[in-house]
Amino acid sequence: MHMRVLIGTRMEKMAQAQILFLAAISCALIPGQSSLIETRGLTKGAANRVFTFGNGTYEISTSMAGWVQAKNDCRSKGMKLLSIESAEENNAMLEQIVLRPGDSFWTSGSDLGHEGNFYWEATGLAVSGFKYWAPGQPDNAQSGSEHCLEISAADNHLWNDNKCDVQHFYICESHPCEEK
Ligand SMILES: [Ca+2]
Ligand SMILES: [Ca+2]
Repeated sequence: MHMRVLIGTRMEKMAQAQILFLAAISCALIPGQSSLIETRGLTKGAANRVFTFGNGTYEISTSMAGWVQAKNDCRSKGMKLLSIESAEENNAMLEQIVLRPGDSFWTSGSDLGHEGNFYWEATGLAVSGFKYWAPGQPDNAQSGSEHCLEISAADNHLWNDNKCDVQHFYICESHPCEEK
């Protein structure tokens, strides 16, 4: 696993290195088994910017971007823009982002290229099984120009399709155990 130097405080870098290290160890110790590694708040009472769930590592961006830039930024970190496959994974995201009630977040969900068929760009798989759409969403509003799946602050962090060029924070995800 390569470590990436992040923009941030030294303490934050150390915290992330520690989490990645623990994630790597847990891969070795309990292969194939999900392990919830305790993460410590970088600031008490604030959302963790880097945290783990199961065998995944998640990182909330420090700045906002449109969906395409968000996707590319995650890739440049060796990660992928978030995909949410289960209620448990969704809850792990909510645990952090409810502490940021004013912020919406991009996921890798999109129906670009095939209106109405949402898929996770991170995995190429359809958004099926677990779904967390806000009531009436996705509605492809704004003259049919909403093609990217946001975790919407306006909808208590339920999902909404919005225009992909809207600037949001975003969450990158990686699974170092599986990507070996
Ligand atoms: Ca996922
Ligand atoms: Ca919408």
